[in-house]
Amino acid sequence: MAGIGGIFRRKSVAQIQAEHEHGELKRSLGALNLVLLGIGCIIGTGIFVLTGRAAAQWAGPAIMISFVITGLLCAFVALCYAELASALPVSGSAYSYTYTSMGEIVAWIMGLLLLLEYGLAASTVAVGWSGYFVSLLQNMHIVIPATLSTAGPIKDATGAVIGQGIVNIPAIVVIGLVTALLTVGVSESATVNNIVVFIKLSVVIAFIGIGSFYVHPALWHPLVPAQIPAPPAGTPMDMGHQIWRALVDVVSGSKATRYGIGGVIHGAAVIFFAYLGFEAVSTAGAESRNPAKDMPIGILGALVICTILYIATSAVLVGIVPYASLDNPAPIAVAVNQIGLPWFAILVKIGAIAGLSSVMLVLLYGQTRIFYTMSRDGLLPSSLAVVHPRFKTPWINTIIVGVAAAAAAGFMSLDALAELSNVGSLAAFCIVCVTVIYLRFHNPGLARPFRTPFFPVTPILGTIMCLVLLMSLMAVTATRNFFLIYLGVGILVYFAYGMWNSKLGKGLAVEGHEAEPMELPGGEEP
Ligand code: ALA
Repeated sequence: MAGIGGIFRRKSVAQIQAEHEHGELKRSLGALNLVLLGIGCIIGTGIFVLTGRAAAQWAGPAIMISFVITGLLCAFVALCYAELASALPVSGSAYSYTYTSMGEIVAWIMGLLLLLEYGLAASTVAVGWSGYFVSLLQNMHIVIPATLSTAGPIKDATGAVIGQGIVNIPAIVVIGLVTALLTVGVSESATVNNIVVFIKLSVVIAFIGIGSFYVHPALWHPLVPAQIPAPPAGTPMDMGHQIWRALVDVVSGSKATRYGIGGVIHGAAVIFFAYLGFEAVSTAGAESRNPAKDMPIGILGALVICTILYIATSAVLVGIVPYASLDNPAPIAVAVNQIGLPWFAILVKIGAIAGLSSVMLVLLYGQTRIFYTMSRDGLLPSSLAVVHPRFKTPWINTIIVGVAAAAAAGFMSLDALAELSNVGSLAAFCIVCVTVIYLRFHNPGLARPFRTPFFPVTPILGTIMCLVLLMSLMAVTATRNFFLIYLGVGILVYFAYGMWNSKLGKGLAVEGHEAEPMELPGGEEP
């Protein structure tokens, strides 16, 4: 136990590598596997659902520009991740990187942010899954009432609110199923990941290819629709909101409004969700054959491919359907129906359902392993690291994560979930960029097989862009209040529990891992 100064205690690089030695993974992944691993985690609810909603609510046809902005941001962050992954090639996440560099309290905060990034993202994807599932059932003349398949507002085809949902039952059920699979130890193999990636890519590329014949360029004009104030015109803003809004205006040079430049920036912050997952490649550092070369190719390769596909998909989407009509649970299917290809709409729905299922599996898996590592470190109760004797999975932890994710998916709206998940991820990415700068000065001798190019410009630009999008999201009062209260309570929990129970603080060694190693799909075979 240590005094308050102990909150910045750090694990040494040697220590963190030794802890993972016990579960040493095979170095079997080449660059192509890493690219596929990344695409498997990236393509999901963001492109299948949020693109339409962000176009309708925030950016209009300029959603294409939003994708460019966010793609650029992710490239900066990805280069930072690649440096950390090559210098600290342990399986794990940004939590481990911060524990060795910035110290325990920052690692704890990173853990809190990753809970939003992985846990709430899984709920977000479940709500997207539910939209496509309900829509597919409708094709089979099975109707689940809107009140029981959404927790957010119910909208008509023009985006006008016509009611309020109560609970999203399909989203709860699918999280339950995924949790059950994870509890008994089913994680995705490389083969399954490759099949799912193939399905997702086929659906997206077919949509772009077929859809491009039906694009009406007139729908792209005006590219940036005229700005209207948000929240809805005339709604008075409280003082805190006004001050925050002013700050956002100063930093971003725009207003977090519907449409206009502010809308494009806010749209970028919303569809940022579509890119989440590229950093999962970095967690496979210990399994990569040649991390120095393959990691950057894996992370950037997946990112570049997805960025191109996203820009093309969004351009086709808003070129087929007037953007205002895209505020729908299954917007890509709406566009396909519009061009009169009902069979293709069904294929899109099946592809989306398969693709989103695998993203959920990976996200929930990642969350349970982050809790597992934090519990092994003594920052969370030891029950979260208890491994089931037969299934060899951290089952208590998995069930707790599953119940929490199901509750969020069942009772929160898609917009709120995606925005909170993005806030957590943007803050986490910001810390990653700062960690790269910090480590370069604090530990210049650390072997870095891959070095972020154009240092310090790259991490500085990454940090600034993350902050701008973060502030745009925080201009929404509910998001800001939730996030600040969440962080505040989370930090209090550290002072009440983690600080006193930290194994590092007590001078205890963290033994090697006994559960399934922290691996993501693709970790089993080349
Ligand atoms: N990027 C992933 C998705 O869009 C999380 O579902």
